[in-house]
Amino acid sequence: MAKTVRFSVSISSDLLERFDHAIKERSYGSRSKAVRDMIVNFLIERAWEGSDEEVMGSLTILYDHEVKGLVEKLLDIQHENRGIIISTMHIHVDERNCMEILAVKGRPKEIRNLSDRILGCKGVKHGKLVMSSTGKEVTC
Ligand code: NI
Repeated sequence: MAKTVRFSVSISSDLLERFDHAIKERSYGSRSKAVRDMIVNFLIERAWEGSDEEVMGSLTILYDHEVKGLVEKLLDIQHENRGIIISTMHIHVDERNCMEILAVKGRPKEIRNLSDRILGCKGVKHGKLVMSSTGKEVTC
């Protein structure tokens, strides 16, 4: 486990006051944990933007399964990308709507392409890619 270090930050008192208020609303117990999480988010975002390192994430989609050809198209895309889709969960929301959560692992570019292809399908009403990490580069 990596050694914990202390460092100081110089910011305006107004900004710090707003930050403290915001982290209190989010139930953070300390500034350190809030700042640490912001740093991790920044590093993960960076990994997704400009690197080839393996990342993980999840793609949640909501779609109307009665749109002609949509279910077949989504299945084709998922089968083509079976190398990066490591698990899926399907929820039958009501008579027409389905929610799917795809856990993904691979290179950022491949995952973004998969996400774009799925979100671009007619009948996909909403979707969001959550970009996370394999955890190898992230310490507590
Ligand atoms: Ni369904």
